[in-house]
Amino acid sequence: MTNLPILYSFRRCPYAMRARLALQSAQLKVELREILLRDKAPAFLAASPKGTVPVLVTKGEVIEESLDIMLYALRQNDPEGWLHRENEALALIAECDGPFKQALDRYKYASRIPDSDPEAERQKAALFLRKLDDMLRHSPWLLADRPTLADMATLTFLRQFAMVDRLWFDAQPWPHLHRWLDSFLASDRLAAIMRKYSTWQADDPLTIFP
Ligand SMILES: N[C@@H](CCC(=O)N[C@@H](CS)C(=O)NCC(=O)O)C(=O)O
Repeated sequence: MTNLPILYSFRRCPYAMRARLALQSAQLKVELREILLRDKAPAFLAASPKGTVPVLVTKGEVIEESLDIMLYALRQNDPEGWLHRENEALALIAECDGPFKQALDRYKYASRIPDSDPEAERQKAALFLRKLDDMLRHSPWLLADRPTLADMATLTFLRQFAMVDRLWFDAQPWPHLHRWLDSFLASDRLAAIMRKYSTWQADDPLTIFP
């Protein structure tokens, strides 16, 4: 047992990734429990019956939304100033999590959706990407000359989008967006949150993150 908050996480989930990015930036230590989505640990479901990752269990509360976990961590400690222009960041994140993510899922998982039109969905997603490319024309990161919440809450979804069809993505006339994503993909920051952990079992020794 420890007094650390518990983070239920899944390595490749873009929501869990952004939560880990913020915990890492805030240097907020947690006990990490890697969850298998197709066989969720009973302790995880007992803490959060809705069963999505990430979930952060602190002494007083259970935080079940990735953005709330980011904000919880950064409000305790924000050494890199990620909360800079927070309201603008939240508006961009709402666009990312709403229309962009919906189009991304329908594009990526088209084969599972009857009568889907992946090309039309990709074009819907591209509206958001063109907007980001335009913002990135003027500065290296979305809202500053350094990464902030706006970047770190959206880049994990950009990564997911680009991976669906990398050749198509690379051929799009979005040079600023490509540069932005590439620098994230090559970052130590990303490598550090993508370390592999085996699936958590109740009697495992603790895994402390970051
Ligand atoms: N709005 C939630 C969404 C989290 C989410 O949908 N996570 C996915 C994995 S990427 C999940 O846990 N899905 C449940 C499942 O696959 O059973 C958040 O921001 O944390």
